[in-house]
Amino acid sequence: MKRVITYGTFDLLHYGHINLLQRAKQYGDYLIVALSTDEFNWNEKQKKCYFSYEERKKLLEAVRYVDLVIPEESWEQKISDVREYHIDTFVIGDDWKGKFDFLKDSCEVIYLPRTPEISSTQIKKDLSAS
Ligand code: C2G
Repeated sequence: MKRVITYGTFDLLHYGHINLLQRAKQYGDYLIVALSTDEFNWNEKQKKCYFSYEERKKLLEAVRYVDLVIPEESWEQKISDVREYHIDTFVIGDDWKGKFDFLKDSCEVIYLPRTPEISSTQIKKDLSAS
């Protein structure tokens, strides 16, 4: 069984996220999403989520491509996650291109093109302007 992992906030889940998850799953048979906790988002990414970690987890668990959701609580956990979950491939959007090349000693590292024109930030802006 080939195991894939990806990381993210996935707030206001939209088709850009789904495109990423769908393509990530094509690299294996089992996809783990390490979902940024509310604390990690606020402390490390200065992101205030609309949906809580539990709500975002529930949404992701309903996505057919996702097999397991675990918490992302630190930048440093990736190496241990790859080992603990026997990961073959790490996948993330190319807005992170090069940032996680250190994982190449432990697994395949894939940066996928982002879906243009859609983002949680854009959704919030459009809604507040309407
Ligand atoms: N994404 C995408 N297209 C978009 C928006 C997002 O492909 N239009 C991808 C991102 O590249 C990322 C995933 O969807 O791979 C989740 O996006 P975010 O929730 O914005 O994740 P981010 O805040 O970048 O967190 O340790 C890594 C971080 O936790 C990544």
